[in-house]
Amino acid sequence: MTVEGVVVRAHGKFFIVHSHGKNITCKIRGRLRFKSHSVTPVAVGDDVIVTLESDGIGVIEQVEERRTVFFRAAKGLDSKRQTIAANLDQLAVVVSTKNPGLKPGLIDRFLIVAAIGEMCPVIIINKVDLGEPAILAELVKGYANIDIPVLLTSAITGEGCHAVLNVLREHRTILAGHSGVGKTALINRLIPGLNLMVGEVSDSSNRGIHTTSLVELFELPTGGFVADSPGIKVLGLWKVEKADLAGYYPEMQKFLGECRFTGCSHTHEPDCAIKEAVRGGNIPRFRYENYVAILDSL
Ligand SMILES: Nc1nc2c(ncn2[C@@H]2O[C@H](COP(=O)(O)OP(=O)(O)OP(=O)(O)O)[C@@H](O)[C@H]2O)c(=O)[nH]1
Ligand SMILES: [Mg+2]
Ligand SMILES: [Zn+2]
Repeated sequence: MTVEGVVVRAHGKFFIVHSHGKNITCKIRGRLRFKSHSVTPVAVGDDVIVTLESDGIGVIEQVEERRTVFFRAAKGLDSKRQTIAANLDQLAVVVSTKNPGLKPGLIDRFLIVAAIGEMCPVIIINKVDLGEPAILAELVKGYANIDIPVLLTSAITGEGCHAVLNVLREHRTILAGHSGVGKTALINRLIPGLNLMVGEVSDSSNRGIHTTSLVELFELPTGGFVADSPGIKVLGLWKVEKADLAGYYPEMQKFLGECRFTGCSHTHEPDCAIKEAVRGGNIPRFRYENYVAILDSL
């Protein structure tokens, strides 16, 4: 007997496939490993066809073509990419107002990865019950200006969580961000009874302790799926060229080509239209600062 399903979790050689409301533990047919050029022949989010063996274990026979791929540069190997999940259509970057404090640089890195991976970006600013950082208003305005939704939430009080459910409804969304920002706590809020383990935020470093160790998809009561993911320290950008970076900033696009020098990096050059737009308030300063920091890291 064969069934269709979606891979919700991967454990080494085993995969959990969600099919018609049930989870099936599966192995993978050997030839699939060789057929695929990817280092990850089966990833969370893949739509698969499974045959059920008599012992209740399934065998993944076929992986449908991926509609989207969420990947990052693999650690230490700049030519390799690591697939985090497939077939996601939204990427929700989660940051927190405090504990750990808000670092807008990571948001912009995620927005670039979302654009490359063809996922719609959403920004969730969690822990609003702990107060609001000074930069908040500027962030909300800057991202609204380029049509990226910014949701303010508290997984503790539930504030804003209804709005999150509305944005996630009928989509397949991954929550991603630093450790300790409350990705798992938010998912617990959205799916009553799930009770996933949440971690502490260390007092000494003000960082999370990397509680979630796997990417896992959960079906939402409103339809669609949401993926939890392990907190990341840095998000490596795979194959982003310095010269293309400004192109990932929608608010910079209309000024490109107006600089005095062709190939202007918009950093040290005179008569730079981008720097002029920052001074004139037409490009948010924090976005430009993130641009410079990312450029430096490429
Ligand atoms: N005050 C407050 N605390 C929160 C909120 N959301 C989460 N926390 C707390 O923050 C800590 C970390 O939450 P997690 O949900 O484990 O964070 P995470 O982003 O999943 O972290 P990793 O799995 O390590 O990536 C826990 O102690 C939560 O109770 C919130 O909205 N307000
Ligand atoms: Mg977690
Ligand atoms: Zn320039």
